[in-house]
Amino acid sequence: VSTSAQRTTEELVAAAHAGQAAATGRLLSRVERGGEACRVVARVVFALGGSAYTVGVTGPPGAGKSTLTGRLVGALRARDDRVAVLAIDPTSPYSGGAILGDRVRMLDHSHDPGVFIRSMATRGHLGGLAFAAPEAVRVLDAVGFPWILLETVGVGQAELDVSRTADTTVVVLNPGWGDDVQTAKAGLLEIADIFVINKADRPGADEARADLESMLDAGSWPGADWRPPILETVASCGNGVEALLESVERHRAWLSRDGRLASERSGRLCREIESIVALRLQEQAHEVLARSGAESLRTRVEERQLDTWTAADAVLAELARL
Ligand SMILES: Nc1nc2c(ncn2[C@@H]2O[C@H](COP(=O)(O)OP(=O)(O)OP(=O)(O)O)[C@@H](O)[C@H]2O)c(=O)[nH]1
Ligand SMILES: [Mg+2]
Repeated sequence: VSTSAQRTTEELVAAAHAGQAAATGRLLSRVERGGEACRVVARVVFALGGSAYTVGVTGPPGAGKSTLTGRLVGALRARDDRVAVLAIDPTSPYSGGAILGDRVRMLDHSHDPGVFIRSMATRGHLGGLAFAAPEAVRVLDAVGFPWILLETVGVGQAELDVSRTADTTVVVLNPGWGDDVQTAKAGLLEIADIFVINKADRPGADEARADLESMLDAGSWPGADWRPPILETVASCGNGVEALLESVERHRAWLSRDGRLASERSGRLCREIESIVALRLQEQAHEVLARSGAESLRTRVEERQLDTWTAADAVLAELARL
């Protein structure tokens, strides 16, 4: 069925593909809004994607993620590749503020039609950025960006989810990162394909490297034969950025061997479907349990005739009948 909303979406995709940044922006606004608007976009763009490569840039606040991302944009543009940047703040329900600062820092590229920069917030999105981020990436993929850079703030659960949207995840730290008791060290190992010690112009880069090396020695990283390399950069002046891009390319080549990239992507899509199913089941279960009346599940649980597990089975049985 091709609804008029869908046709409009197709027109937007065509305009975005032809290079109209405003059309790309409108598609992403619909994704950000969530609900039916997002679903229509999702249906249209899904079949069109699959050729973009996504690089996540994550790490604690102020580590230099935006500056580094801006430098990576420059390095990719020097090769004449088009590139899209999504800056995502899982901690903030609103765009603006710190993220607006990111835009300013990446302004060097704002007049380049080969570069698209956008910040996203959770605003109203059911399930938050865990759903919005992969959808936004698929939009950018569908409209023809071969590179998508995804900047996410923080080192926590939300950012861990978002990092699962990326093919290669770069974790940006600074000299002295190991002193921060808040840093979830185990979490870093789980998500990092490449470590970057940025602000290597400051003292303590050697200690930071040694900390990371011993952490890698002690732990097991995700890809058994890919040990995350540790690079040093000075993003503010561009040092080490070319080496970082080469490292991303090496990781990409490694993933592309033996069908690893395809199987990781398909695994991520399955996790995404599972999350959508879980979310919808939860909504429907909520509706079933909201029903009142003498014989309702709710009443029977209230009166201790049913325990929670048996009641959950009854809810599932009821949903299966719908
Ligand atoms: N000395 C030094 N300063 C840097 C370097 N890279 C970035 N900075 C500075 O560090 C500050 C933070 O940089 P950002 O790029 O905004 O860091 P961020 O990680 O994006 O910050 P949030 O998005 O707010 O979490 C800015 O003042 C940068 O100029 C570096 O390599 N060396
Ligand atoms: Mg930033």
